[in-house]
Amino acid sequence: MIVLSTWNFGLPANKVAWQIVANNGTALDAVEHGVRHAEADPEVRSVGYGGMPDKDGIVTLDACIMDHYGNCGSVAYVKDIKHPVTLARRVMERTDHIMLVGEGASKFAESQGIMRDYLLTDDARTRWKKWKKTQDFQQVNWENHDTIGMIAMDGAGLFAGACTTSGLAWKMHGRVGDSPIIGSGLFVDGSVGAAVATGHGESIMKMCGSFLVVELMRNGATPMEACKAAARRIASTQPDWKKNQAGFLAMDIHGNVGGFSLRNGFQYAHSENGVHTLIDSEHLLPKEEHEVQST
Ligand code: SD4
Repeated sequence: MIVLSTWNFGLPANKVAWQIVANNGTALDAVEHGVRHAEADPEVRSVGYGGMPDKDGIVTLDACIMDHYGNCGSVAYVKDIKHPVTLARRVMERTDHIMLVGEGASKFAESQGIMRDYLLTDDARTRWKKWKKTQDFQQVNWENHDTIGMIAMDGAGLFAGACTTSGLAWKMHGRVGDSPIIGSGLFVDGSVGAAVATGHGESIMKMCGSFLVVELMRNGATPMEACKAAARRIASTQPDWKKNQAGFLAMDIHGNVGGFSLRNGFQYAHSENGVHTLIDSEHLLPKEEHEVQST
């Protein structure tokens, strides 16, 4: 049994997920409930309730979930649902579709007995108002976008993954990033392993990041080699890559794990044998080359 998730808030989320797999629960339940922990925490300002709004002051959430067998569900541009990952799971399990967006997703939530919520916290509103004064687009940088992506292997050897975010702070209204896009923010293939991505969504979407990582593992790469190769792919194809952050996290069916990012600062939580560790990811850009950016 292994649980991996992105960033430092992955640690408490992993602990929730670990309780589930350690008690013979499924990887699918583990990833859903693990990332729900981050969605519910208003201190996590880049996921779920408490997430930063777009430039119009509106919080819009994106999430997806995928199981061992390639079943998946996704929601995007959701304005009033506190746990988009659970809604994504309902889309997977209770509709013939994979992705619902906006009002349609919220109406489906209502039909499922999921209540609408108001997502903009006082703290997020205050930060947005402060940002509005300067509208400093420099602020849309690698420090204010942190998605939780989680992948898990349960006691039966089954994989699942989930990914949920409020996306880039101060994004254009209507913008959707990589996180709810199957193959970009998340990909699971139970015969190979699983991968999640975090960071600048546009950079990740251009190269179908998580799908690429899984395909590289299918062709023999270790999770670490695959994540590194995905970061290198961004660097070799996107001239502005040094301005952006993107991180990949992967696990294969042998229980090997790996994480790698474009630049310094990406961390991931690793849980195995009941031990939970926060790991500083290796990165492509040498520290001395990091540009100073405003936050
Ligand atoms: C997005 N990838 O919307 C998300 C944000 C993020 O770490 O991951 N942040 O672009």
